[in-house]
Amino acid sequence: MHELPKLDYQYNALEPFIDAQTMEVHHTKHHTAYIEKLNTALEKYPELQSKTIDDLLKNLTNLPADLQPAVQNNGGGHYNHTLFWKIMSPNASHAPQGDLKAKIEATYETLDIFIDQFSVAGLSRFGSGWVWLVKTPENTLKIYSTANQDCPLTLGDTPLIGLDVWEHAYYLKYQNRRAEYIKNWWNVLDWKAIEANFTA
Ligand code: MN3
Repeated sequence: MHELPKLDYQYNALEPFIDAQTMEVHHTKHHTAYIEKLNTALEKYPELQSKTIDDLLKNLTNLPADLQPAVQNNGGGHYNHTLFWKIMSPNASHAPQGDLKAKIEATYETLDIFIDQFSVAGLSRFGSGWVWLVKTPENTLKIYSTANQDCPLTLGDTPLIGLDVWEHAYYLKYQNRRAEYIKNWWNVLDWKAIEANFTA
């Protein structure tokens, strides 16, 4: 059984950048729904129930065909949101350090250029989806976006940063202003947690 992870902070802790109502609905309703649907889909497959969500997503195309859509959409939703909660913090460290800082500067020249490119990818995603910074199997960094709940693990990449650009992530506070949501989001992005994803 997959379970809803607890947050390390209160729903109002990311104010004013992300409002408490959005956080609560997003965590208790949206994330919970993905987990419930994933668990329901796995009822038919007891031998897969003990697999981690990482394992399921990495091996998506080897799963039984009738299970794949549920893992792609609801398993992806579970993994992606779990990462999203973890890389945000009210006590965020606002800049990368060490190896990750060096890697970002080697790839994008400066942190500001990286942030610009990532933000453009988030604005360009048509409809619902995510924008990612990933580490590839070749140990390079890449920015891209995915539709719906598609997860970089399925593409063979390791997600370092994931930004939810579904309207449910920002609509209550920002309505249609996705650009403002993305701009404000960097204030709560915790680079210490991202460094941990990078070195893991
Ligand atoms: Mn979401």
